Amino acid sequence: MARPITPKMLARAIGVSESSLKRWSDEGRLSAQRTVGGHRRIALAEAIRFIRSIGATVVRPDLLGLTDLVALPPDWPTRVSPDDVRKAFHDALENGRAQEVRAMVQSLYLGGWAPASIFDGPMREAMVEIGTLYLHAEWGIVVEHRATDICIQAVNQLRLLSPARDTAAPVAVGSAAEHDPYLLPSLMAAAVLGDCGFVDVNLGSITPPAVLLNAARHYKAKLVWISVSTAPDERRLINDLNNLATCLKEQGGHLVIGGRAASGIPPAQLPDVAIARSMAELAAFGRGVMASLKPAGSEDRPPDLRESRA
Ligand code: B12
Repeated sequence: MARPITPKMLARAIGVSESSLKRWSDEGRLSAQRTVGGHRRIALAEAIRFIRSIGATVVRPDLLGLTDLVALPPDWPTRVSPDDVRKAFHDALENGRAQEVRAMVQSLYLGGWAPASIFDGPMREAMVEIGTLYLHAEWGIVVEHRATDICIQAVNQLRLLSPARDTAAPVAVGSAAEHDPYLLPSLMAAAVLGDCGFVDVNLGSITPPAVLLNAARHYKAKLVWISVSTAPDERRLINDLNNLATCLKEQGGHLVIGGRAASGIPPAQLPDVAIARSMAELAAFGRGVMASLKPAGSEDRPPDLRESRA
């Protein structure tokens, strides 16, 4: 568990005066708890939310415990173009510079990028490129496996920075499909939905539908995601997905799928399942489900992804 931060530490970390910080706290722009002795303490997730909200530059990441960030200049990525971000990310990932990759992901997030933009953008694009290396040399397979692990580190680290959720927050549960060994897409989905305010429970790769349903019932999940990168038996998958969607409906939950092998399934065969093409679409779907759970005059229906694409 991260150590709470004092106003002085946060002020020094972002290069502002302690009095400004205390004023923002008094104005309610930054929430802080009081110790028994009356001193303010700020949770790391709240400090990160505040930094993102005011667009501050973190000049002393070590004071926030973000030690990987010392690998990058403080004003990265604001002084580089999105294209240079992609190139730098790809280069660090392909060459196994794990700390730099983790730092880039943190830095993009602190700089205001949505997790979905990081995942659909530099991370997915680098993995696509890295996935072709094995065609030219056997070493490419080493690079591919190493890159997957580094991305897993970076995504998990990002999950720790997401806004704090209380225990009453709705739960999202998900995994990769039954015969699907791919770890990263489901992990990304967990991070994206965690950032939307869900308590995210990721069951990882190769998860049978009965296991996922068990978890969804246990947590009374309002959203279930399934990542489908490979579907050796599509007819069975469609059948499983429809059964799962029917069971979920009974508890007011929604099923959303995505992934390379999901986009080929005709939506008409999955009447109660939303099919999303990217993490950005998943974030939009997650926010829609969240909004539908708000009590005052809201309808309990999932957002229609076809409407948001139009
Ligand atoms: C790493 C990797 C592996 C690793 C995975 C390790 C692990 N445990 O995770 C391992 C070693 C298992 C592997 C195995 C194989 N792989 Co592979 N692999 C890859 C690689 C390089 C990256 C995959 C990845 O993680 N990508 C990152 C993710 C995040 O990207 P994504 O899947 O596109 O997901 C995005 C969207 O689809 C969407 N999304 C995904 N899931 C979800 C879910 C929801 C709910 C939503 C809303 C959205 C969404 O958002 C994501 C972000 O934008 C890809 C290259 C590539 N093009 O992706 C090849 C690739 C997929 N593999 C390939 C191949 C050929 C294989 C093998 C057959 C190799 C072999 N001979 O054994 C096996 C097959 C395994 C199997 N049972 O299917 C080919 C597939 C070709 C094809 N036409 O299908 C690729 C494209 C490489 C290539 N260029 O040839 N692989």
